[in-house]
Amino acid sequence: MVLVVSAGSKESVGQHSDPVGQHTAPVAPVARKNVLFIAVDDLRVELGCYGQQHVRSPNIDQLASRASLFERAYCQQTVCNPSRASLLTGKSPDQLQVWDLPTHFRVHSPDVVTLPQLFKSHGYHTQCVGKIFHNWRQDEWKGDSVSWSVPSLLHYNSHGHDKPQVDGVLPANLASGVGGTECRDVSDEAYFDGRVATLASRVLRECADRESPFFLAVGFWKPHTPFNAPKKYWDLYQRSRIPLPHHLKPPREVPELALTSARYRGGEDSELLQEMHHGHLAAISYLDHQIGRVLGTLDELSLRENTIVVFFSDHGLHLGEHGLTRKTTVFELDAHVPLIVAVPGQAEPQRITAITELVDLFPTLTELCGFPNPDGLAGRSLVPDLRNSTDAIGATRFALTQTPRPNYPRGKPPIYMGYSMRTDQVRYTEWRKFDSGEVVARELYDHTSDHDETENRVKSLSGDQLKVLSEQLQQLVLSRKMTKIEK
Ligand SMILES: [Ca+2]
Repeated sequence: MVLVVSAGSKESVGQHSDPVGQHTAPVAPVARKNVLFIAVDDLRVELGCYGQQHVRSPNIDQLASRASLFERAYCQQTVCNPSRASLLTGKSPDQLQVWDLPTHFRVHSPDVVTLPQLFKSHGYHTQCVGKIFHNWRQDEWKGDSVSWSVPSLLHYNSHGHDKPQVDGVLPANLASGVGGTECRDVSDEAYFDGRVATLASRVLRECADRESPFFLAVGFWKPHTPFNAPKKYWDLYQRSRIPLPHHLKPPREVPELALTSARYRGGEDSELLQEMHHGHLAAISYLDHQIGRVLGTLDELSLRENTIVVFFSDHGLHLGEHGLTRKTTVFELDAHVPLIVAVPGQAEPQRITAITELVDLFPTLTELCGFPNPDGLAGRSLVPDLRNSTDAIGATRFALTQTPRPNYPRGKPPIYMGYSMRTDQVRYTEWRKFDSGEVVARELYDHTSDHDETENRVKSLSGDQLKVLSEQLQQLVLSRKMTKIEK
């Protein structure tokens, strides 16, 4: 292995930018652009526009064809609630003290300003259709009402409740039903996402009639399980031709803490694995079609010219790889996410290879719309990347993704925390006791030769190499803890 460890600079590791405009009077937005903020759930980087030619995602691909596609974007934590709380507040999970599903971000940060809330304070109409904030077991909150100008719609429910709604007799399920797979000849609107798209299109028309600009967040529930897309999306794929993973075992030399209990125990040719991937792809194509419907409405209303479109997933997923079937690891498959930003006036599409993070979305959108940032944001603006400026080229960047153990701590402090740093060439992870910070296990995956992360090579590092990586990670972790939430 040839491993190049770049020392980087402190400035690039600690990504806190200068506290521009903190607590200053709101400035008039430079341009009153609308924002269409599209969130999808559990979509790993598996789309046609990311090079996976087996995926039928023509609408997202078309969005990317006139936008900036971030090839190496990472989430802050690999499960819904902490990831979403983080990107929607611009804070890290450690700043928010949110690492599980039930804890609402306002428990520890009651006055934190969310991204849509900030837009609302600047005169925007802000509205939520579908899953944007966490969707379940936060009954006291049910989203975040102060973020929005009007009550949220279709935003709070359990994925398990996404049962087909049809008139008359329910068509048969042609899938096995294992793991929630469902293949029925029903309409798009039989399930949540079809109804989300219909409602979002209606809301867009209402927004077009308003004088104020809008921040419309549309949150789709797919391709999160259950894999229950209507039959016509299953029919887009020939099961025998769907590529399946070949590394179905945990990485060599992996510490047990890196894994989860959601194990896949079948073989490479099992029918379950084939059906799982088929259902997952059908869910992606179903999702893609709904996004196409919303973007079609945007075009129909001639709003594309003054609307920023953001598309991202909250985290990734395993489907047999590493012997795992879900999320809450800090492997690349869970940490790496699709991210596309379309800014009006962009002449040519571009693919941005710099390492970026979902927490960067907050300062990016405030800069694009001319708002000062709240205190203590964890991310950095991606506007230099969008403008392809020299500031963005050649900068050393790191992404920090974390996950606790137990992986669903349910309101209790984690016992361990896995902090994982993605550099240009490697993924370096430390598993630390949460109370003392003592490192109990380490991992290193060399992405120059092992993109699938099949072997933990941390033991191959020299003492000096390990020291550099460990110090970089420590700077990054501390930089995400040191800022205070405004009270
Ligand atoms: Ca999710």
